[in-house]
Amino acid sequence: MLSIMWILTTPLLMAQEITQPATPEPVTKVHEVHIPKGADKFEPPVLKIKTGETVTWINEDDRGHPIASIPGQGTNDKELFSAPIAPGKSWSHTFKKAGEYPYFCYIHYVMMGVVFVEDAQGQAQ
Ligand SMILES: [Cu+2]
Repeated sequence: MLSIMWILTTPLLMAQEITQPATPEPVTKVHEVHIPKGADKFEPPVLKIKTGETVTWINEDDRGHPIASIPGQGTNDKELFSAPIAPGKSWSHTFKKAGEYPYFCYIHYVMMGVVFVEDAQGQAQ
């Protein structure tokens, strides 16, 4: 008797799953910061994101540029540190804690930017 019930109800349950509206998977939001060719800058230089989101720095220049937190500044000056990002390559970092994260290129000091990370709490689901 039990096995008959199982046979009868299983296809129904499966059909129900299929017809239910698909709930979107939580996707990690990625923000892009570009390093334009020959410009010695980050674009955009100021970025506002939420906790848990990722920033990807994309090097479109023909020289390598590393990303590093500015010593003694911001919420955590150890937050960011990369090797030089080669031309055409990128580097990503996910920010878990709210705060201010100023950064620079430690080869070309004029290149500076900041990421403001806002707490995702209270955000509408
Ligand atoms: Cu640089």
